[in-house]
Amino acid sequence: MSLKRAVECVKRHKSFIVTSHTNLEGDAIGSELAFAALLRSLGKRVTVINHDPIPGEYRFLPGIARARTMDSAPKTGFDCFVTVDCSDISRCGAVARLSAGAKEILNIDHHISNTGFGDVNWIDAQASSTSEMVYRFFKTMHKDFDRQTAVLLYTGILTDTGSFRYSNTRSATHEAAAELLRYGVKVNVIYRCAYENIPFTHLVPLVKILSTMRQDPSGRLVWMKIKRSFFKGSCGYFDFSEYVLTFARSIKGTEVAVLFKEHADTSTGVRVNFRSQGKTDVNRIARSFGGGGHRTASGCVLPGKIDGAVRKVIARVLRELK
Ligand SMILES: [Mn+2]
Repeated sequence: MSLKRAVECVKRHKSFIVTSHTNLEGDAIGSELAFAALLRSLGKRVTVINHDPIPGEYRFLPGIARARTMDSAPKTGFDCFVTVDCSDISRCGAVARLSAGAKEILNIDHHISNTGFGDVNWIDAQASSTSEMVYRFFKTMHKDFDRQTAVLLYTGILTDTGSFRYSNTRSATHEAAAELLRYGVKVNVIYRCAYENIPFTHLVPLVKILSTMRQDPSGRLVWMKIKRSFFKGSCGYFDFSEYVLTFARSIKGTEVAVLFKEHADTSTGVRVNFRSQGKTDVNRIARSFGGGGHRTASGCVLPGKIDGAVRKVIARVLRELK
């Protein structure tokens, strides 16, 4: 039903800002750029603005030149503020400020923890990804895909389902992917770009991250740390989060994997990512620290130093595993 309201919202406005969350990843970029393309095909004026620039791992995506950051953004003169893949408006970072100038906020998301902050909310916690929802939006509007939008949406679905391996993969997910392939998506090329792209110079930090891996006595909980100091001397700050979380999940007996990451810049605070194999609700754990996400994948940010965050969070997860 709320898809219908989202369609009506799009129809009644002329100009849009489209944004997603901080720490951009495949689903955020794929869904925002594809949704912006859909709006443009309807004759709307659209600006895509994010808190963060597009990370190096996703520079292969088509149309990223259209994604701006706050310093080059028109701050006024639009009707509708659209967020995709954001469970809360604060997840948009500094871009959230712009929403004050909008007639309406349209919130499109698949996180079960979504706070319903929009004037119009289309939340589908069953959807694998926001990209799968934007795919459905195209279908509802009877709009055709082109190669560019197909690549964007396929990449968003691919990355949010862990390459169609996580429990959020439904038949509707494969149906969407199957149709997108008809528009010239090359699955092997996208897989290479999205995953098989670790710079050789980053093997040293990767080894350091893996050497921090610890397991609780029951073997059901595994955790790791990414410290800023690991990257000293290597250029850039390659995001190993998905790689090492995937590896931690593949350790025999793992029910919950947790990754602690210091911010890449000098700001304090620790990003914590949770993955569960299904029995443990890691959305509930993340929420108890002010974050959220999905039952099997969630995150939060803790103030202070990394070792304090590890102590607090691990104690909390162990209580949940009892
Ligand atoms: Mn997502």
